[in-house]
Amino acid sequence: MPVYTIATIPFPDQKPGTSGLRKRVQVFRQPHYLENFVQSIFDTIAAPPDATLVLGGDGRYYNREAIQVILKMASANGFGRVLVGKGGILSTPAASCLIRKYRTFGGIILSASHNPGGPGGDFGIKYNTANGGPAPERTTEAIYAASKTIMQYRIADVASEIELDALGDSKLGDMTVSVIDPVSDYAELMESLFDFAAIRALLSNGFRIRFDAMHAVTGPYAREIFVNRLGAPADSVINAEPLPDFGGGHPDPNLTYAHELVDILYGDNAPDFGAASDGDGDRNMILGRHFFVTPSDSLAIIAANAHLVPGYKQGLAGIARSMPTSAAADRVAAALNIPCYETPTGWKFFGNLMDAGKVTLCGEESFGTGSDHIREKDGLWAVLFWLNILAARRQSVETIVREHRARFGRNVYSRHDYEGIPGDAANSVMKLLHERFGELQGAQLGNYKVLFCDDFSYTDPVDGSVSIGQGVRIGFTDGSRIVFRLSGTGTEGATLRIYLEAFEPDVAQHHLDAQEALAGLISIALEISELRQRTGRDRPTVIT
Ligand code: VG1
Ligand code: CO
Repeated sequence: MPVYTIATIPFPDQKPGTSGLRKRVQVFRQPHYLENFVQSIFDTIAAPPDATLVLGGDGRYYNREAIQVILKMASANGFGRVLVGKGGILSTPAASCLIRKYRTFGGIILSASHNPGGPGGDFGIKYNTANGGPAPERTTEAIYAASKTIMQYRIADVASEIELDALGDSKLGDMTVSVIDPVSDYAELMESLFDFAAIRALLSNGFRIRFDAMHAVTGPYAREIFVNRLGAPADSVINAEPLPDFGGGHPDPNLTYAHELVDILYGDNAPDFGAASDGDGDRNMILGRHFFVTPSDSLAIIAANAHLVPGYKQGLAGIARSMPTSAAADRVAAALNIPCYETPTGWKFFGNLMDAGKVTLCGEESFGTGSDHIREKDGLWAVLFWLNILAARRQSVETIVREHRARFGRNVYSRHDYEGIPGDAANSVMKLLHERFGELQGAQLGNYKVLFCDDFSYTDPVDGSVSIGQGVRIGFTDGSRIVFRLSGTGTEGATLRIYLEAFEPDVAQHHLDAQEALAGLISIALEISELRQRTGRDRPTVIT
């Protein structure tokens, strides 16, 4: 196999974030750029000869070209077999499922998740290890270090394209390329966890659902599961065709970018249940008729109702949530008398806890929920969990949420994102907050008194690894909280996220709009960070 030695291989000018390397398509298309990163992965993971790899992506622009390159490099690097999703398609949760089911050495997932796609959009690449989860920080750091010093890469000298659209095996050098159905193994796993008969009965009883695949990867999965296996009418799944540019949309399932679905669920004659997923299928948004379920509440409600779901009725080992996620799940964990862990943002931190059997359910405020059935967050899994609960309880989404809050209290929650601000401005806001820790300590700000302020750091309870600088927290004496964090997944400027949370035990106040209930905390956040002055923005880009 030829070895290409190149004097200067362009390298990523930025550390891969929590979810691998994400860059503009034109950056990835620079000669040898993708090859650099792939060879750096292979050099770092040092797979034994004849190892098997899973490979697929969310179907975005450049997916197919990248797969051709990676297959040729896998062959030249001594892999024995690569399992590729037909058409190059694999959702992130399906890739995790395949790595685990077929006990492969690892997998490469091509996605920039919820970031826009197309020639002017983003592309991304991520390595997952044998447990099916994102590579741990020590591995991603090593890949990054390798990518800066790399001098050569190996690629098979094959001119022809590898057929990706027909199921079956073919040879690429000594390596076997197995093109597999991207949906069936995943759908089978879902059937083993949820009561499909009960959901089928619910749907045949006039309960109407709408799932928005946002022209991203979940379309084929949703059609197979909701329409073919659960008998929902075909129009229950909208925007089901994966498109390289996601139809020009922004496949991020939130109230801003999934407005088509939101309009349907808040319109006349709205269906009973609505849901959407993101570019690579690992996120979920849950809606009832004229009702939005915050992801933090969704995790808590899933935990509190897990006994109704066949795959979880034997009980939960524990729950984990990312630090900025609301403490609603903590209250359920306390009631169930099981541990609750608080981790940094990003799914990889949950993997160790799940592998050690410490937690069953995990969630993030960013529309990510999942369990130990795989090692990634899982959009359709969360939707099926809700449908299973709805089938068992036969109440509306809104009633289930209100009853939950009446029992556990309400963690009023919101996230304000300031997207695409200049990096300097974002850094100066974070620096200012750090400088103010001393003066903020114990300060009375309006109706709130500061109990503590710090920058969150985490010691992994399984392997002892330490992650610092995971977000500035300002905690108040009444349990309210403001968190400031810089996004690690954006590709344009910086994104500053402000997470706001207040606990409301009084049922009489539970109807209040979150922005109204959090108004006091919002103005404190803007004041202490000087965000408006430093960024020139007078409102967030996205409010969740
Ligand atoms: C965002 C979310 C985070 C999530 C990450 C990857 O990261 O906030 O909770 O784990 O995306 O999700 P950040 O650094 O931009 O806040 V995905 O669906 O893009 O794999
Ligand atoms: Co995603």
